[in-house]
Amino acid sequence: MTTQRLYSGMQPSADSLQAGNYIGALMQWRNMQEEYDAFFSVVDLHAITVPQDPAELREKTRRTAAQYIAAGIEPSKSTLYVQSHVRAHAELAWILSTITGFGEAGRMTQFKDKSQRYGESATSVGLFTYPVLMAADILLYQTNVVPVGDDQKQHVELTRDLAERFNARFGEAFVVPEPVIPQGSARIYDLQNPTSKMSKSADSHAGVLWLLDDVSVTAKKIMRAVTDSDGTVRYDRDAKPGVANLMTIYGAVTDTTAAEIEDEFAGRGYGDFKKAVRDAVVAEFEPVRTRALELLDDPAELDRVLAVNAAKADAVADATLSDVYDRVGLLRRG
Ligand code: ATP
Ligand code: LTN
Repeated sequence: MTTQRLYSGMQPSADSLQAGNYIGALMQWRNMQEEYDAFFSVVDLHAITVPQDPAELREKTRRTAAQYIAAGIEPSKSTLYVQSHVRAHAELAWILSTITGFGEAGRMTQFKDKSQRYGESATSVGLFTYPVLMAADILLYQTNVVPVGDDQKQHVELTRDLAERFNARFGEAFVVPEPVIPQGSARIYDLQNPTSKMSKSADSHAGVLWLLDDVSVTAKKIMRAVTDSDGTVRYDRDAKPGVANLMTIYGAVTDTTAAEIEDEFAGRGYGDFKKAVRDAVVAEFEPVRTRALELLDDPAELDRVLAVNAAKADAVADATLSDVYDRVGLLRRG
């Protein structure tokens, strides 16, 4: 059996990734790269669907790539590259946009949320077609599986629909991908507001754990995390969201279950528990942070690695795109 192909990506929308990106995505990617022929991109073309400062975008793109590598995505094993380095993404997105219904795109909940948040005048057509570009990312590589969080599942469903529609109309050009919510992956919530998801673009950073923050800052944020007055370390997402969230984080970085954590802290207070979470998170983040900063100290080498990987991605993407151009009936340049 040939190795299945996997594709995923993250937007370079902040200087540092946050704990949710690390636990919910990078840790899973790191494991999955052993089993799959994996492609991981830094999706800069997606990031510009909302305004970005050009110099900052370049820097965030490098920083995101460095954090992938520091977290254990190996650029010699997986194809780790920057989306805009492979021109086929934008080109296939155009073709796919011509078979996407206006209403179909308008039903995407991320678009509805974001356009509501920014207002109509600040909502770009790029934000509207964001999922079509995402479909192009996935379909160019004949992807079998796409590990994503819940919030992106709808986009992968759209990708499946577009692949099936194209294949029915023009012949079998695309593998129809499956979304997978990776096993053991967990949703991480804001430490100050444990009912909303931890996010790079949160209004306040007080409850966001940044991978590249100084460990003393991370330690303080954990010690100040919102809990409750019940005093027992017990997993109850509804009644005790703050404690449940800390348990999820602790469980992910120490590879333990909620039941094991409850046993470990039975009869002990939140102070003890938070110190343990702090120590475990700091131990997990510290080497990743150090490695990322080292990589960022040598941007020329990082750019070289990204270029090698972009060439690998280009070769696969070009083959798909050229087949698609033929199927659609675009005249070849003589
Ligand atoms: P933004 O605020 O810019 O939308 P984000 O921090 O919410 O960014 P994304 O770039 O949208 O993150 O997501 C990248 C990956 O990280 C996705 O696979 C997503 O599922 C995962 N992820 C993001 N936030 C969390 C979280 N709080 N818990 C678990 N996984 C998360
Ligand atoms: N939209 C995704 C990022 C993303 C992606 C992809 C994920 C862009 N292209 C292809 C998986 C496959 C997000 O915001 N997390």
